Amino acid sequence: MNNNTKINDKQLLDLLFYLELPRTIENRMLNYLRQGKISKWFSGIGQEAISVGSTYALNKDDMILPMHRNLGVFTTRGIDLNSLFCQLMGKEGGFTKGRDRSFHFGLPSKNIIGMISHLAAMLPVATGFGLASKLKKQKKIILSFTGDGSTSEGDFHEAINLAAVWNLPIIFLIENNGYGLSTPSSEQFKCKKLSDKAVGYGIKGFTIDGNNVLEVYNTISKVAKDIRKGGGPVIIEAITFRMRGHEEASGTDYIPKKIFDKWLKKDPIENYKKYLKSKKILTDTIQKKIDKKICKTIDSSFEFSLNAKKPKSTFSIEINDVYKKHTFNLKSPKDKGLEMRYVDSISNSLRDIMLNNDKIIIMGQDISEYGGVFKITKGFLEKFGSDRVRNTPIIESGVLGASVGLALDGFVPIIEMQFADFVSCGFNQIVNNIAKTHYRWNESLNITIRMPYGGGMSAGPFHSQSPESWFFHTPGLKIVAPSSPFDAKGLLNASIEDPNPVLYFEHKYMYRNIKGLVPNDYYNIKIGKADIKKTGTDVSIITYGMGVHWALDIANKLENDNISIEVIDLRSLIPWDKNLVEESISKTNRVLILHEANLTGGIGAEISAHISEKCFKYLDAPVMRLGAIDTPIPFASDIEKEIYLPINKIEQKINELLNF
Ligand SMILES: Cc1ncc(C[n+]2csc(CCOP(=O)(O)OP(=O)(O)O)c2C)c(N)n1
Repeated sequence: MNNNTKINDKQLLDLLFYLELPRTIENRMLNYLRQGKISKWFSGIGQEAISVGSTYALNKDDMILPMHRNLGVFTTRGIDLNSLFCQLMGKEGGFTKGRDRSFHFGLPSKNIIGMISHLAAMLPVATGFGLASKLKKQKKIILSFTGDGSTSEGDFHEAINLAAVWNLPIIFLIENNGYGLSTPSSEQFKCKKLSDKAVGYGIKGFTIDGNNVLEVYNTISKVAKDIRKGGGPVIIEAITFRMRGHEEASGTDYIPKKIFDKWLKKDPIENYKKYLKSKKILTDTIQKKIDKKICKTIDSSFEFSLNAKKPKSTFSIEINDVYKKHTFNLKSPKDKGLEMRYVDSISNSLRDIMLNNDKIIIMGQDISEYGGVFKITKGFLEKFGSDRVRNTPIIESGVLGASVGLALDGFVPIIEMQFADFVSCGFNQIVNNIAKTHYRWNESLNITIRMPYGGGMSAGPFHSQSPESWFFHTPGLKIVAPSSPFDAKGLLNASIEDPNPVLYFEHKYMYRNIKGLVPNDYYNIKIGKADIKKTGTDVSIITYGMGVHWALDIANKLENDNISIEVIDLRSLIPWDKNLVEESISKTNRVLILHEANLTGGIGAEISAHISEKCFKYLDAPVMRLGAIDTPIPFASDIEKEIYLPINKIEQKINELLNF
């Protein structure tokens, strides 16, 4: 061990205190685990030098995204131990109201953003913080932890690639402990050193001894200094070993004993003590003082947390915490405006929104010079500059994760999915990270995800889908799907005003085929408020998106036969307007739910179930549903229009309803 840093003896002893603190806490927690006082524990014993050395080397305002073995990050940052222990024990007074476990929480006040269970999912989030730091010219470092096993995840690649392309101030710190759960490195990856991967991203990479706290401290200090000067991201691989099982229940049978014996000799704390003693910095008296200080630091917090109550809640508290409360102020349009295409309404509204709010950053594939594949952001680069209009590499998960970091740092990201179909590659970020953050630790994410969706243009199975029901099932998201240029502007404005994540489904067929009046002035439409597009008395069609246009065509046609159809455009899918739907059915007594997406498990199923439960007394016929057939979307235009899509079946369904 070698101290070639400028840290003095007091700081060297400080480091010892910070190393011993998480070890002592863990040993006590392991006792409590045996006594059944806590339910699960992921041990970092043997790996403390990495958490402690790196956190000690950074400034307090540098952002850290730790993983499941990084108790030392939290203790070295000096977070409140009463709250931390309550969190770890699942008690009242923790950081998540008992809604999530262990280190799964963010603490923006301490510049720590905790993990979700999904490995590597926070690495893209780190890029968002890195971009925020760069845009604000803060010179903050972002330290993002990952295990060696997690480096095989796609998010690892997407995040580092993005950080490299954008030259972001991020240290990607890999704790290589030789195993991913029970599977050894030899079965996880083929490269000799994980830091060698840096070459492939065009950045620097280092491998260090992760059990040597001074080496960790020195490396992070030096790398941080370089990054603050604009040096760009770095991968650091810290070689270490965990001295316990993956988690306590998993045991250690899968690791040969001789490996434990070898690493016992490399214990980061014992070796550091030996070093300090050899330099006459650590004496028995000082050691006693440190031990005493540790007890003083943790004893009362253990007592506090052991005596704390289990969290309690109510239905309404749980439901209300899924979304951040938002007071909607209706702003009605003052003028009739101009007739324009749906695509122009979205483009113009987006431009106006960006003019009025410089926190908005738009990101997506080919959206910059090229203006996006649908040309919605054409000219935006010239108007708003490359900081705010950002081409990304082809990384759906990466950019969605980055939007989380940006939103947590006060920006308002708008992400364009090139086609809604490709959102499947970013699914995890939306349903697990973006959707759950407010419920878990109370932070809202004002992220709008634009989803060009829908068929009717002979674009085949991968460029035509209507994937709204993939997200409909996930609490924490809002979903809108405007069907007119007027609604497109009002709902886009409302999506940006809303502090919660919104998926904005914009229909590709409508872009250049649907026109309508769009007021010039700012206005908004309440998310969750449906619209009666045509009043009627005989049948209600509940629909959205292209279904609105199909329904209106049929309604206008059947008017000649004295059949009066009410067309309800939901406009918002989460939340959806139950009141208006119920009201309409109480009048017409017959209902058809119509959507473009295929029938099974579609949104119509949920609406139908609700109607059966709440409107049974009004119904003169069974609730009918119509969607596309349950096949992938065929490419051939005649098959798509005449067989796949439900257009030709609507009239027949109306007749069935009327003749029941
Ligand atoms: C996406 C995902 N897949 C699987 C798991 C289950 N899992 C939790 S930890 C772990 C091993 C992680 O290994 P590594 O990244 O090396 O970190 P370590 O636990 O060794 O610190 C696995 C497979 C998970 N949490 N997330």
